[in-house]
Amino acid sequence: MGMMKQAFLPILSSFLLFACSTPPEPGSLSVSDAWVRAVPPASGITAAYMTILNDSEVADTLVSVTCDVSRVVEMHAVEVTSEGAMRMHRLKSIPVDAGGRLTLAPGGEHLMLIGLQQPMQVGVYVPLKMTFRKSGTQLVMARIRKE
Ligand SMILES: [Cu+2]
Repeated sequence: MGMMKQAFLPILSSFLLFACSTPPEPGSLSVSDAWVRAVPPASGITAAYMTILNDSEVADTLVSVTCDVSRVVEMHAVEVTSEGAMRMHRLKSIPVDAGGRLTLAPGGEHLMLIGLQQPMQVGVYVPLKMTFRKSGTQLVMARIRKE
């Protein structure tokens, strides 16, 4: 027992030292307030919103999103047509500026979950696999809510 403890401690402390002295990874992003709009089961389609914060000095780009509970996830923007109607169009990617904040919100850029495989019940979390060009893939848990 005593020997194991002695062998373990130096490893732990060198790990902590490493963890504390490592600067933020280039292109590292944090996602907050992720949510998915609750829709009737027959709808088959909904949208996801969130805030993506880029604390680094490197610009990054959201290049793809996948989700286990929908057939496809598309990145969309909203535009106002010359007739004053709101229309969505698909984006190939969405940039996240260095030191910037990208807000995906109703009426603006958002994620479209198309071909829902299960009902979107309030309070349930939807896992979204978000892939950024530089900082890689991260799993975001988006809570289903009404608005
Ligand atoms: Cu859309």
